[in-house]
Amino acid sequence: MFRTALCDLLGIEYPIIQGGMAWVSTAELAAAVSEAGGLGVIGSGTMPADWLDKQIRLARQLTKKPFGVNVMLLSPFLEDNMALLKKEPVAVITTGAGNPGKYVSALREVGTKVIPVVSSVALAKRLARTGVDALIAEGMESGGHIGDITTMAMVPQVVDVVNIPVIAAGGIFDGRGFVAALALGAVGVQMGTRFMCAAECTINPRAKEAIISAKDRDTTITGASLGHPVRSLWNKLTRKYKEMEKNGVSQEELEKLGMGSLRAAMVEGEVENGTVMAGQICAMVSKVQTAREIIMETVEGAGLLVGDLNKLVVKRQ
Ligand code: TUI
Repeated sequence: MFRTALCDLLGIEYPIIQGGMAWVSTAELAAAVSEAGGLGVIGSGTMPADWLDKQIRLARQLTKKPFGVNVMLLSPFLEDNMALLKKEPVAVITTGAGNPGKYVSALREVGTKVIPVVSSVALAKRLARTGVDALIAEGMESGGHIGDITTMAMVPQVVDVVNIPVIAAGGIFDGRGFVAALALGAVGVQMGTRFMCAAECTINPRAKEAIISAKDRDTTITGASLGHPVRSLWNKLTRKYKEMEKNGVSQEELEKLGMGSLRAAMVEGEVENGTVMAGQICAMVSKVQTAREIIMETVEGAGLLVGDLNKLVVKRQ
């Protein structure tokens, strides 16, 4: 019922991509999402190539369905990881935190679908010209590294300037957000924060608990002064970070404070002294559910809203 161009492009059942989150979306989560009919994505973050290689092998053991890898373009291991992904191709690569333009043709040559995440119309336009397969337009409601435009404002703007499929991300939690995204002209959605509390997500249970307890105004943005705004939960670390940013502390000192803090939160469960990156929909996450339950609740909720996707075919003027 909710088959869109994205399902055909990626060979998946439901047009739902799981955000590729560093220290969060490991092979276990990615495989579970793909098994449930969406597209699971391993978040390679700042991990080295041998870690990524093992994760890809593990995902292949856990599912025969297509899955993806997210490449974080600020990674110190970017070149190594790209070399691995050219040698051992995966079905889909999503990218974040930069412009992947120079890697696009080599990845497509090995049969990988390339879907960059963009947070501005300008980059969307530029990347569409490089021959990418689709774009993820990510609003500032998202967790982690963000731009400054909301999903509601950005998705239709991107849809209007490119001729490739656009996937909406940021602030999407359930069937309502899914239908809204399709109404804006997207062919599918990417959800990150909701999948953090998937049963198959291997993060520390204290990090899941922090997401589940969070309310509407419990996220904040740090790092804007360094040019890398990041949304995460308010806690002891973000309060200290923001205080230091306000006082004009040096870039080095701020970077030192942030170093290792994502791992501390997600792996060690340091939810006060670590960085719990999460989007604004964290307030709606109220329990741990399997990846399958999350996907089915989303598409079934959408079905109850519009009955049939064909009633919501968004045609461009
Ligand atoms: O990449 C993300 N989310 C992330 S990456 C990450 S790891 C990190 N930690 C600390 C600082 C920086 C990164 C945690 N969360 N989402 C996709 C995304 N990409 N959002 C925004 C962008 C983006 C930003 C600028 C994409 C392209 C871009 O282009 C700049 C340019 O070169 O034109």
